Amino acid sequence: MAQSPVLSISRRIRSTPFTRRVEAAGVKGYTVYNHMLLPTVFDTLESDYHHLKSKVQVWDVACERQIEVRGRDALRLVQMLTPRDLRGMNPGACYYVPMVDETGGMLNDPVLLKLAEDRYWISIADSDLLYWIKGIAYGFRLEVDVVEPDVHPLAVQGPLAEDLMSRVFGEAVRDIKFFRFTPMPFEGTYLNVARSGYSKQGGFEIYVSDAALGEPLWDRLFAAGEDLDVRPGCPNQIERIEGGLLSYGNDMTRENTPHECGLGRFCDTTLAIGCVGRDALLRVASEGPIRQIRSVAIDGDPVPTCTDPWPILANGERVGRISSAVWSPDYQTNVALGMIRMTHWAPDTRVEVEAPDGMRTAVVQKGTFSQRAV
Ligand code: THG
Repeated sequence: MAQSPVLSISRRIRSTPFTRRVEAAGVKGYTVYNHMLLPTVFDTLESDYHHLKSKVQVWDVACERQIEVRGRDALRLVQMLTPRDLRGMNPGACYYVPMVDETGGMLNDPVLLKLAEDRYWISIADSDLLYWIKGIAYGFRLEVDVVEPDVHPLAVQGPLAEDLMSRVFGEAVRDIKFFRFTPMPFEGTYLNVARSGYSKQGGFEIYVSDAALGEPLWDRLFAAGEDLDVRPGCPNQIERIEGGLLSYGNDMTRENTPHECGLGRFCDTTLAIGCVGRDALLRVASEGPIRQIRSVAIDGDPVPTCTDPWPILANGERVGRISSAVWSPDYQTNVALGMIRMTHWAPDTRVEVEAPDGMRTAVVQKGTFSQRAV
């Protein structure tokens, strides 16, 4: 095989406040997410994976950019973006919120943080949501400011995350509940710390609201966690597929509704008055989707990387597509996510997958891999 081409980094591909530390730690691969560097591997995908599932890692996820919506019409604007009912949301809460266009198509799947009655952060996945939000704010003459603030998330993930975080922020971090955040003191200021993150191993996300604090915070975490074997890490492709965590742009696009993505539990479409996709989604919510994302086990040797989706076939007919796939050391099979037609989405359905290196047999799973024993 030819050597992989390199990614030329320029000003359009933004570095983060942690990039110097990430590079000093020997990062081996990057992707680009929200026009910003996102590490993909430090040691090997598999050793990063085993370490994440047993210890604690610090992740540069500054590419989870924040869109701040602030002003008298903040709630009105944010509710226009999502079919999740935001009326019961309190300051200090994080909500996972599908965001949709007027056809009910997915535009992003961010985490929404409510900072105050008139102030929200939308912690976005990889799409240029800022322009859609600014367009709506301008078009409806809303009394809001919509900006990308100087905020850079750093995640601490893994079973020992709570032990490490308590050494830097104090025992009070142990009281932070899942999908809640609270300001925690650091170097004479306060940083919002949430119990959340893009893994199923537990952990926190620190919203570093001053780029100058990035390196001091990184260094404090590594100094405090030496005996815990803390390592730099990043969202891990194996672990996130096992856990069924979706990747916008890979597993779903504007062509999909939240219901097709299995995000119907985050929609209260009848209650979400004002959501621009409400009428379109009321129809699909009442009838139900005719295809949906499922976990799939693909037989055979480790699969190559899934770039263009792979057809899923049954009796020679196309019944879906695989969007993410990788070999799982713990489950000793290829774990995958794919969109499958309702005729073939039942657990234990046997299908075929047209991988680039040939046809393989595969089995539709019940729930995610991480919900079953290894
Ligand atoms: N954290 C923050 N911002 C983010 C991500 C994150 N922005 C980009 C991307 N990740 C957005 N996508 C997701 C996908 C899944 C989850 C969070 C963000 C997630 N899901 C939980 C799960 O599926 O188990 C469910 C959450 C719930 O029950 O409410 O955490 O990771 N800041």
